[in-house]
Amino acid sequence: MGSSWKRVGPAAGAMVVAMLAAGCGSGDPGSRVSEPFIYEGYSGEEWTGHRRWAEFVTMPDGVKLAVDVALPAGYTGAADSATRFPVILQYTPYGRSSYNPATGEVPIPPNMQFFLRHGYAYVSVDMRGTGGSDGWINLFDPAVRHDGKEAVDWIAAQPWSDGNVGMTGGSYVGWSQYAVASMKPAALKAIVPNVAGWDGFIGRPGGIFWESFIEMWSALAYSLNRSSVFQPFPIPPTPPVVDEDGDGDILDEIPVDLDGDGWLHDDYAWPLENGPAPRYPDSVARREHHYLRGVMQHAAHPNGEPGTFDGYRVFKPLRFRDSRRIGDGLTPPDDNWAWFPDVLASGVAVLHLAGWYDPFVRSNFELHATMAGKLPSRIIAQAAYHQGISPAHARAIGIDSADQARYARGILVEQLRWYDRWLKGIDNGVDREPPVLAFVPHDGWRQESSWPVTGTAMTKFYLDSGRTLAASAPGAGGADRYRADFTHSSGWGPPQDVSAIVRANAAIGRPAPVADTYFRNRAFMFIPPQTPPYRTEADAKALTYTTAPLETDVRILGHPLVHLVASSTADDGDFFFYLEDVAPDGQAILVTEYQHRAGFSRLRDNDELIPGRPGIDVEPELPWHGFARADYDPRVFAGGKTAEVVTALYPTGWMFRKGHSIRLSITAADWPTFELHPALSPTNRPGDPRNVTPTITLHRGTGSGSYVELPIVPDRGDGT
Ligand SMILES: [Ca+2]
Ligand SMILES: [Ca+2]
Ligand SMILES: [Ca+2]
Repeated sequence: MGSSWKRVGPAAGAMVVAMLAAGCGSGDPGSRVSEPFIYEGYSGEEWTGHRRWAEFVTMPDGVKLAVDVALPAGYTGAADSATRFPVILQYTPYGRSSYNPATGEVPIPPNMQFFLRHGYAYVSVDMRGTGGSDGWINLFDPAVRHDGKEAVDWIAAQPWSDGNVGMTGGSYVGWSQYAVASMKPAALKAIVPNVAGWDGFIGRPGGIFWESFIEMWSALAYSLNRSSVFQPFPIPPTPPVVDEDGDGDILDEIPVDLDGDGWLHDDYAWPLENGPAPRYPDSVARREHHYLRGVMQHAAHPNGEPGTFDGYRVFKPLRFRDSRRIGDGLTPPDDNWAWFPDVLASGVAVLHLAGWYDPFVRSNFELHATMAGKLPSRIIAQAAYHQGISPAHARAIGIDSADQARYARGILVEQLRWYDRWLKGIDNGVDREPPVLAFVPHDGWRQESSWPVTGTAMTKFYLDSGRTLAASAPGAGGADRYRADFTHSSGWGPPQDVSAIVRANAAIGRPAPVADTYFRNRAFMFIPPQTPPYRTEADAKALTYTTAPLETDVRILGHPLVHLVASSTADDGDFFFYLEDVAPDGQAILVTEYQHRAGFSRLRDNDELIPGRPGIDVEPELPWHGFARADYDPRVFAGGKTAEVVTALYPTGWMFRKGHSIRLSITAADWPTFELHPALSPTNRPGDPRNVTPTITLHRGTGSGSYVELPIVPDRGDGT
């Protein structure tokens, strides 16, 4: 049984305030509170400032990594001031820090200021081949694991370190935490990966090329990798490490961009001795050219293969999970799941932070569920995209601005409780709490002891006649026909300006994006969509099945499953599934979604995710399709064949309120987010008259019909 936990709300907060006001100050152990989002009496903000510097740390092969160190300063506590601190490490390809080109300031992120005030040192390291570091790397290069271990070992040996290291960061910087953990550095005690991608087959979720995201992210990564001052997104460049002319100004160590195009690697020769002397904005000569040497090394592949930090170029040709990558010959599974047994053996305590609207949320839950019981593992799922959620979307799912601020603070508190437990050894009980903390829109936060949630009833809703979704098995079979509409897009809100991406692509030498207008959605990971994900208009291009208005509230928490029985006039095709909540006024809002290429219908044991099947049970038991070349049938529908497509939607939490309806919406394209099926639209253009536009038949009925299964969970009865 999962234990119940009251919604974090004004009542709980007020209780703590009242208790403290009554004189139970932080000095009284009886006043201590440690529960989700509330943490009093264990760990105070006793430092008011910090001391900071940058330096190089040399790897065994001579490559220098750029490192920023910030130590707590301005101690205000009662005890003797510490001189050695537990350390939180960020290990990143996106810039260990960034400067404001207008002011020259290099700010410390607010969350790290919070941890500095709590007595944690902060170290941020540029991965080799990025930022202010030397060297060269591939995308998701296993080699970064070795440098990461070196960095942790180096930290543990510093006089300002107490020998306990944790890690922080999101996305790639979350991935890097698992990567370093797999090397089992002795000092690494806890990691907190946020919205971390894990599945190495990142370019083709569901087997379909993720065109717009890979294109945009690639432009960003490529620019950052070359420390370009021209960025497709507003991420300023990484500052140099060494003030070579000693004038106190670090930014004048960046050479002049001679042709003014924002890139440096095109202005100078490599090795530098082969070209003209680098010029600097202050006209002072330098001898070492630290920053420029780094940039030139990032851009120069040691094997003569240019640009493998260009994700589009790397991932687009990777059609199958066992395809070899260009340049380095890696296969996607070599990147991640292959190290998973080493992560398990590391003993590191993992706090996974997930977002219901983030593309990596399935991986986050797979990692947690597979680690649970083998490592200290905890997961928190918020209603968030890759980078938060807009106030308008939050409001539409029952989160007001006060809630939003409280939850943001709460997530920070949860990280503090984790670091305090595992880096400072404070027995705050977080390791004994139910390990799943999940927000269910319209209902509230839930604390659960397991994933899948104890008491889940996987409940079938059948595709029935009249475009209805029925809780009871249909009496008669039938079929519905749907002519694919390649113009369907899952994006919403105001158009997104992609001119900077067009310019970045041009600089890289790639063709322009396939679409001249983008809209934001889950795949647009740089900024969350400004508006709620209403699908009312998009559903006009879809085949939809909708329940009657619900007679009671229905709570789901888990992985919805789709079982589609279909045939098609084309040999293969793609399906896009959207689970929606339809309000009494007809407005449909997206709950969750996923996509699947029918040719990958054959199901595989998910334990095969880990190469060599080392006997680890990958959980939860979700449909998985292998995605290797041998798993693909390009003629899955040929000759009138019927195929059963079974796939899990992104996991989610949601409460469908009484009077609302549940809808499954199905389309055959989501352009330009996903590439159109190359056998149906070789040009990936919806309007190309040469496209093959299939008519799809969906089969209904009790025995061999289509249905969706929802993970319905009980009302915890705590009044939320
Ligand atoms: Ca200088
Ligand atoms: Ca240039
Ligand atoms: Ca399994």
